[in-house]
Amino acid sequence: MNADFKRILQKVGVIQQRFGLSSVTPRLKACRELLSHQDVIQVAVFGRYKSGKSSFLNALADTRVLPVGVLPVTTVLTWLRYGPVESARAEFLDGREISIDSGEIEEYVAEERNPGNEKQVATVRIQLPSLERYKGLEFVDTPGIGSLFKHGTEVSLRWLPYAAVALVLVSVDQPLSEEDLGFISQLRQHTPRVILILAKADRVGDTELAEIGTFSTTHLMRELETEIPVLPFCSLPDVGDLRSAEWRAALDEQILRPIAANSEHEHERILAHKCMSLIDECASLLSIALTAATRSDEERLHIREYVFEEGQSLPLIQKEIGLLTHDLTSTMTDRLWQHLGVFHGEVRAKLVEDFRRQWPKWRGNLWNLTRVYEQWLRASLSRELKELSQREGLTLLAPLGEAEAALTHVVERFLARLAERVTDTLGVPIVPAEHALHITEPDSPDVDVGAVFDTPWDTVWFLIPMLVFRSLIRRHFIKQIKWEVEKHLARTAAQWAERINMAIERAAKEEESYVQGQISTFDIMLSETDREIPAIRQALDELQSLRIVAGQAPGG
Ligand SMILES: Nc1nc2c(ncn2[C@@H]2O[C@H](COP(=O)(O)OP(=O)(O)O)[C@@H](O)[C@H]2O)c(=O)[nH]1
Ligand SMILES: [Mg+2]
Repeated sequence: MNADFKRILQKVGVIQQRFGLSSVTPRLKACRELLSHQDVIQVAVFGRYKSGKSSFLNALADTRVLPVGVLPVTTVLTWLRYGPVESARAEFLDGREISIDSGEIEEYVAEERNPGNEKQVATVRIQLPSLERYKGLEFVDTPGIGSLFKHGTEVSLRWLPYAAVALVLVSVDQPLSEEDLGFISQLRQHTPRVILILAKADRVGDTELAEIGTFSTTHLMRELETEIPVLPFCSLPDVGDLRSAEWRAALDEQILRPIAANSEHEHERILAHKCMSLIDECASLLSIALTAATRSDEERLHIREYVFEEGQSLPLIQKEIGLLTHDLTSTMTDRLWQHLGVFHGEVRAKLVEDFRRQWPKWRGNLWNLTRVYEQWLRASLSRELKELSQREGLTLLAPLGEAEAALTHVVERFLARLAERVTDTLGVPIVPAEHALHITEPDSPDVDVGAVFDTPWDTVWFLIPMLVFRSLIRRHFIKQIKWEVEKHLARTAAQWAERINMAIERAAKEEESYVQGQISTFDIMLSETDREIPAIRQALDELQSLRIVAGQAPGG
């Protein structure tokens, strides 16, 4: 079957080139990628930071190679699969690859060791003999909700359509939240199978576990109107929970092993389906060309004028996209501030509490105290804001989802109008082009706390006797915390807004060029003359026979 798919894609590629069908490029590319990812089925593991993802994968692989309890680098995905010998590789954003020791993995995937991804790592790939029972599956440890669909170059949401399964981990001590639900509903658009894992199930007794299970199932059912399997799991062998083995067996038997055993079939099913729609799109475009080619030059001119007349032209849709982008981006800072500002009290209280603990240990004159305080404040604020960004990432990124939907809507409406006009004039029905806009999520901003004091007031008080003024200074420091928290929260909101707006603007450009490709493909099709008729007929025949080949695959 593989050779067949290869041949189909190669022949469609030739037809695409020959007739300038640039609008089918995304579909063709998706099929090619799918074909090259043939050998494995991907299982993505999602969940908040500290929900137990890395521990879970370590448990499945009976290993400790993934660092646990570390803040992950948001942009690095870690892949695990079976291999006859243990090995690990780091791939960098510039395409470089190096072999690494499995003990070194933390150096690449943990934020503490690779802050802000200064090492420019794209992914880490690990092969383990202990994953033999899941041969045919490739697991991916994601950096946690908020940065779920990660950034940048190679790896992005785009690989998700190849993930056969998404496992979402929710710790039993953190009930399923609105955000989790929102996330799961998003996921379902990309992967046919989503499973909820109640992680750290050892932390509750049977009764409570059953309650949490029912709560989650009903909630998911109500929100998503489909049944999502919910399975408990314990990843720590040393807690000695006797139920662990049972949970593990259930996950294996109900979910993982059936998919591993069927990986080839699953793949062919998806591939056949995608090839069929690719062929149909090409055939639809060539039918337009064929019909147009049978008309006289004069008629063709009229048809093109009608299809591309004012209102259906590129400048119009460009303007529409521009206005929409402006609407979406202009209020972003306010919107994010409204969300982040709520945490002002929480962050402040945490810092004040920590300050009260630290203060008695600080000694020296005012100048010294101020330096220690500054250092402490900078470190604490960075830590808290970073954690807040991680925790609230999903909500902060919600505007991206909205922008994606709005842009897609505008573009689809425009293309539908265009297609309608073609059908009007030529009587040829049109297969809609595959179109999925995925906005790439930005990384969390660096929360680098700059100058803590706006005025160097400590220099004025330099010689003041500490004995008298210590409590006064203490009070002043506490007041300062409040102000600094607010200032830096606002800054974080602004930084997020800037990044999100940039992502939206990039997506708008992408949409524009997509529309341009569609318009020019229609334009080429509507310009074909009768000299081309034999070639078009031949290509259509060929597509017809390729369709039969693809149709013989399991899902076709
Ligand atoms: N009791 C218990 N603790 C767990 C379990 N799985 C993970 N943990 C703890 O949860 C914390 C976060 O785990 P980690 O795997 O790093 O989470 P990640 O951030 O989602 O990758 C660690 O301290 C783990 O020891 C579990 O099944 N039971
Ligand atoms: Mg982890």
